[in-house]
Amino acid sequence: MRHPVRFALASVLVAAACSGSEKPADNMANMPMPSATATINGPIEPKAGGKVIEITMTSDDKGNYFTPNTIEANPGDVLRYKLTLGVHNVNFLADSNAGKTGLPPASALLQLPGQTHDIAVSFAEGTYYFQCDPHAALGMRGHLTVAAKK
Ligand SMILES: [Cu+2]
Repeated sequence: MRHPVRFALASVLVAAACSGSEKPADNMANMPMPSATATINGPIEPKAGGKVIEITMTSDDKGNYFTPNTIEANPGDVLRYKLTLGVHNVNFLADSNAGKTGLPPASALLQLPGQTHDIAVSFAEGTYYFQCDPHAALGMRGHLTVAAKK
């Protein structure tokens, strides 16, 4: 579909150049493509000095997994869970985080590649467990360590 459009556009531009008008068809080429992706939660801005840490969620012939699955973060950072392939969520399961408070709620299922779910790192220092509920038993698990910035 791209080639015919570009070809037609080039003809219009040549014609337009003669009349001195401004590239009338150019707006069409710059129109954003409709996007099937959507944000489940966010985007959340990191606090001053913080950063966004992207964690992908994938199903492929190697299995179902988070990348990375061991994360170190500082308070004020944002965890951005991004779907690559498959259907996944992220859950800081209370039962597996004994004694921890301020755990983020389990995310909805991400189903469209590119969808993101942001979590602000606003919980106390320590190491936390998270999992994808549909694939936890298959090993889709990870750990987050929150430590004060040095
Ligand atoms: Cu999963």
